[in-house]
Amino acid sequence: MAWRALCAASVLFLLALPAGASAAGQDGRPNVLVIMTDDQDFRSMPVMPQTERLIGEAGVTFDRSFVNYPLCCPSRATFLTGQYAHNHGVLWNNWPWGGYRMLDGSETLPVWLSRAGYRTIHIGKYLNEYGEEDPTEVPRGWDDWHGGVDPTTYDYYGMTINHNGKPKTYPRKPRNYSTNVYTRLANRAIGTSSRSKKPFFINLAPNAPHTVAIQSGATIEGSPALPPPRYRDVFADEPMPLYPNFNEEDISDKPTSIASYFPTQMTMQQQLELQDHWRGRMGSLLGIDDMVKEVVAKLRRTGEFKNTVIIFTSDNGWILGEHRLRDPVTENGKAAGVKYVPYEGSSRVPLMIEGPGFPAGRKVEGVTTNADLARTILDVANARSESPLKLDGLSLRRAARSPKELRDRGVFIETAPNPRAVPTYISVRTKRYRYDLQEDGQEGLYDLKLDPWEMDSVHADPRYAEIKDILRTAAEDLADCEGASCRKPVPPLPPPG
Ligand SMILES: [Ca+2]
Ligand SMILES: [Ca+2]
Repeated sequence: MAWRALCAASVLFLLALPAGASAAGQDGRPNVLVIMTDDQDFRSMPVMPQTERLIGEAGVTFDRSFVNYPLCCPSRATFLTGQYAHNHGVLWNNWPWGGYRMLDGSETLPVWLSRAGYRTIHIGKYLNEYGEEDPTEVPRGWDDWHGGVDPTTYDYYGMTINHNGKPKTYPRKPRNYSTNVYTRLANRAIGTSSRSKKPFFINLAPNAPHTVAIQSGATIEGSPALPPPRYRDVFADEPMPLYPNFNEEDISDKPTSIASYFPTQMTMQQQLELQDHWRGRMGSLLGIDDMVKEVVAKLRRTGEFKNTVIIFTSDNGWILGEHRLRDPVTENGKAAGVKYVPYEGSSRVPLMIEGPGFPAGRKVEGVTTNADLARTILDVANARSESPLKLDGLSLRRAARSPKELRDRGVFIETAPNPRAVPTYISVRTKRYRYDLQEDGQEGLYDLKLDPWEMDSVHADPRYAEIKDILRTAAEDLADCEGASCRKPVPPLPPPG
């Protein structure tokens, strides 16, 4: 049935090509456009109805999508390598724990796609600390480079962008709001690429809805995100939705580090500060929603839309007061973070893929990871053989057509020692459960079917003892997995006793 639907879709695609339009990649391979927002939590998608319609409803929604390391730089390094962080070695945002210089740029997704004959274009944020040593540097693999120079990447106005070796600082004017600039660059790149014989890969990485962090090595979050001028007031008086786990009253089920950082519930003042963040974030996402609409329109005008795979996702989530977690700052000055932690608001991200091979209207409930993206894109480009690395993820194009491939899957979430001295942990996430093991041996186990808000860890509940043992072994196995061993199914779990 799915096979027949797919064939019908391809016939439609052939008929629908405008006469004389250059089907991108005259060799027939699809273009790939990745739109990766910064710090967008999965619960924010309802403010982006155009994106939901144009990519989600027109394609596949991967409902349980997680990032391997919920922090910008390790997450983006996973996107570029298809590897979990313990394999690519970028373990924090900044040198010497991680950062741009920590990634071996010689074997990455753009390098492989370039070898396969793709035209590769980057627009926006790359890896943290990019450009701080040499703002004219163009990383390997990119034919057309428009990289945000750190630390200005986190500015909504006045950012510096390196255009193929020539840094330009944008005057602080309404039309130069960062998402507007990135939209213009993306539309120009689509226009130029459509005149090329090669298929294209565009990595479009706006800074929204990230905070305005003026210092890339900052240990605390910055001020609230800025909406585009046209949407400045949309959320100005809107109250922030309070999730059931907001300001969690009883955190005795959580690791003691959380109670040591946040011994009391938030004050009203602290809640209002979070609300300012929420308003800025939602307003900035309205700008992203327009960006999606505009690049889709440009793809249509150039005749490229039908042969382009569009991936919409984020590099990590952002906690807005769930479980009392927030930034800044803790009593001891070591923020526990709004990301980095394993909770859903941090590790779970939106993921939608539209285009050839991704059946419209499908919702996939099995778990996926950002380590899947590189392998998926290579699969779409028919370029698997171009990567000498062992890829840890699987192809979501296959999973979209046969979701059973994800049935017994556990994806891995991990962290590493860092300058904030937040406890490290490993986690495994299955469709129903997440098991967390912190470096000091403290555990968490959430039955997300019964407890979707992670209110009550059941790690000490004897009814879950067998499930916990299986998941603990799975997490420990994943901690040093590579390639195929990262895709090993989790053994069948018994029902809670
Ligand atoms: Ca991020
Ligand atoms: Ca609780």
